[in-house]
Amino acid sequence: MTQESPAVEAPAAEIAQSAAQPASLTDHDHHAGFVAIIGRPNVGKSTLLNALLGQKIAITASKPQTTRNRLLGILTLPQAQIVFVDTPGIHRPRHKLGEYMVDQAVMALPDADVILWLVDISEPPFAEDEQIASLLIQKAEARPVVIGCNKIDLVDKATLQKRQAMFTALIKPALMLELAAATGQGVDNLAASLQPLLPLSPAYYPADQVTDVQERFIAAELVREAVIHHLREEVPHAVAVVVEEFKTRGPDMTYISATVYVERESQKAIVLGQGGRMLKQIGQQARVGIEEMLETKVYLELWVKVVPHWRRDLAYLRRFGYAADR
Ligand SMILES: Nc1nc2c(ncn2[C@@H]2O[C@H](COP(=O)(O)OP(=O)(O)OP(=O)(O)O)[C@@H](O)[C@H]2O)c(=O)[nH]1
Ligand SMILES: [Mg+2]
Repeated sequence: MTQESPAVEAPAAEIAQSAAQPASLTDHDHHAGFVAIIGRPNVGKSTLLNALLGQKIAITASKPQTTRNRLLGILTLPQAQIVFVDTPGIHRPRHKLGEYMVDQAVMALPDADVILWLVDISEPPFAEDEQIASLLIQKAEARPVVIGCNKIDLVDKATLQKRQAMFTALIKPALMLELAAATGQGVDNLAASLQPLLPLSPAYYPADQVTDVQERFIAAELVREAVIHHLREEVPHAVAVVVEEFKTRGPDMTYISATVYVERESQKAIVLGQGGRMLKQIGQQARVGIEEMLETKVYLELWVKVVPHWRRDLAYLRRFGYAADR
C-alpha cells in the first residue's frame, strides 16, 4: 500500500515523517503493512482485533452486523508493524447504512498488503462466504489471502479438517491458520505468520499509537455495544450513538453526554424501559467500559431521540459518521 493512500488515516505530519525516513541499515529486516480482516458478520473479526492488541478498541457482540466502520488496530512488534483493519461484516445490504458498511469492507481490499479472510470454522461456509470468496478472487489481485479459521474451541479435529477443505475449495489461500480469538489461542502465531508476508518497510505509525480513532468514537461505540447487549434483534440495528460532550473535569473525572438515536417511538420506549430502568442499565455497562479505557471516573449522561428512517437518510448517516466522507 502506498503512503499517500486515503486509508492510511495517520495525520499528515506522521505520514510526512515516515516518508522522510528512508529504510536505514537497521531497518533492513523490518516489515510493515496493512492486513484487512474481512469476513461475514459475527465470525469474530473485532474480537480478534482486540485480542491481537491486548486491549479493547472494537466493540463485539453475539449478534451480527455489530461493526459499522473501518477501524485500525496497530500492532508494533520488535521487527514489524502490522496495521490490522477491522471491517464490517460483508452481507446483503438492505438500506444505505448497510451499503456503507459493506463498502467499508470492500474498500479496505485495495489498500491492504495482505487479506485475512476470517471464517467461523464451527459452521460450514454460508452463501455469504461463497460471495466473499468470489469477491476476493476478483479483488485480491496479487495480495496474499490468508484464511483464519476462528472458533476452533467449538469443533473437534475431524470437523475442523472437513470444514477447512470446504473453505479451501472456495479459494486457495497463501496460508491457513487455526485460532480462537475469544480465548487467545493461536493469536500470537497469527501475528508471527503474517509478519513475513508484509513488505520490507519502516513503521507507518509511532510505536505507541494503537488505533486511528479517538476515545470519543470508542465511547460512543461502547454505548452502542451496551444497547446491543441489553436489547433484542431489531432495536440495536436501528440505534446510532452520538457523543455530544466529552469533557475532562479534574484529573480523575470525565463528563460525557451522549444521545442514543432510534427510528421509532416504540423503540425509544424499549431503550428507556419502565421508569427509565433499561437506559440506566445500558448507561452503567457503558460507563464501566469507558472508565476502563480512560482510566478516570466517568459521569455519563444518556438521552434518547427518535429520527424516523435515519438508516436511509444521507444527512443523518453523515451526522452519525456513516458516510464515505467520514
Ligand atoms: N466460541 C468462540 N466465540 C468467539 C470466538 N471469537 C469470537 N467469538 C464470538 O463471536 C461473536 C461475534 O464476535 P465479533 O468479534 O463481534 O464478530 P465480528 O466478525 O466482528 O462481527 P461483525 O462486526 O458483526 O461483522 C461474539 O459473541 C464473540 O464472543 C472464538 O474464538 N470462539
Ligand atoms: Mg465486528
